[in-house]
Amino acid sequence: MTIGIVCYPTFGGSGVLATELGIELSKRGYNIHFITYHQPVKLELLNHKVHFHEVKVPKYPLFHYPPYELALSSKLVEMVKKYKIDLLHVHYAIPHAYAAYMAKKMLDDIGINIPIVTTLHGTDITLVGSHPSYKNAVEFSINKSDYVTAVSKSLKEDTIKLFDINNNINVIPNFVNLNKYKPQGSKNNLLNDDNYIITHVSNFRKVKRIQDVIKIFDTISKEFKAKLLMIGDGPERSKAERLCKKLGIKGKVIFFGKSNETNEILSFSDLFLLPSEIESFGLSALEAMAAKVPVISSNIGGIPEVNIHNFTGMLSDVGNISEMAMFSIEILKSKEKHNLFRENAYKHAKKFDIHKIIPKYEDVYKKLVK
Ligand code: GMT
Repeated sequence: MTIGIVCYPTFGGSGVLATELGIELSKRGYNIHFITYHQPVKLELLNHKVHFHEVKVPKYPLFHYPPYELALSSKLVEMVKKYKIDLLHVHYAIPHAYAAYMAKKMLDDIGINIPIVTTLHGTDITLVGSHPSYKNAVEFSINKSDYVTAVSKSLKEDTIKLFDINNNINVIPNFVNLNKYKPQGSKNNLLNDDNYIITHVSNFRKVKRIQDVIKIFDTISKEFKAKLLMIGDGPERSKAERLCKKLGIKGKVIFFGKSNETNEILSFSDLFLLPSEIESFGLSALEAMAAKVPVISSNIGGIPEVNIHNFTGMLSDVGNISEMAMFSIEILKSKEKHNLFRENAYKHAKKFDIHKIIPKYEDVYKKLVK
């Protein structure tokens, strides 16, 4: 079967997931065509089963906003015809589901039926998608998709709450490739062995509450020798750096920027912080758990489906920094408890193993492509 995957090619969770999905499907014999504006960051190897096609949006002085959806839908039509693509799987509704529907209609006109699978990821529904500027178009394209999946039960409920949905929404949770995570090893040479390593990974947007990460760490670092590793980049980074300076912990916090070595960094981490304002799933928390790292998070959205309170980590109300710091200290203080949480985190992550989740997508594809 030949599948076209549309996603954001950046470090965001939806793009990472779509890339991993495509790579795994290619190993299972599918021909995969990624169609987006840049080669996905995690797509290092293109081979005879994995291809990338760039969507180019020409500049024109009249265009204040270059029409990406138009370029994408045209490219989809061209690629479906050229490579005999059987199905399009679009990740993140905006604008992908909309562009795919336009492509479907254009292809319909020439007698080609192309099924569309739309996977909802999070802010395409909760933050951006439900904004009055986009709502009608997002609702329309969800309802017109041949199959819709959401990455958590919580996101499915939010979608039904926020839109007038007359299509089924099926939960297929995000996955992790456990083989990519080394068991907890010795500490990295760059860091002193007696420091606890606390880690945060995100795209540093407001919803991630980066300042909370710093404040939680500040309290932890008063109790133990510890280092905070901040992986990723985004609009809140400079504010976070200023806060570290103000709190006098600049020397204890390392801002790595965007990294392709998250797996290695997690393998020597002791605790993962995710105090987000909203989070439909929290793929970064699952990745930490796959590396046996307990998670301290907010109790919001789909996070409690991933991080189980008092088992794989601890959950607090959004913004309850002091409780999150207290929970962190509680876990780190007892070696026995810390090890137990590490094992529990790994045990729970196994439920989201790539080899368990991919067949769910394969079933969908087989049902739609006869
Ligand atoms: O909205 C974002 O943060 C971007 C989006 C993405 O493209 O990475 O993240 C969402 O999708 C991820 C993958 O399914 C989920 O793990 C994140 O929880 C979700 N983010 C939010 O809901 C804030």
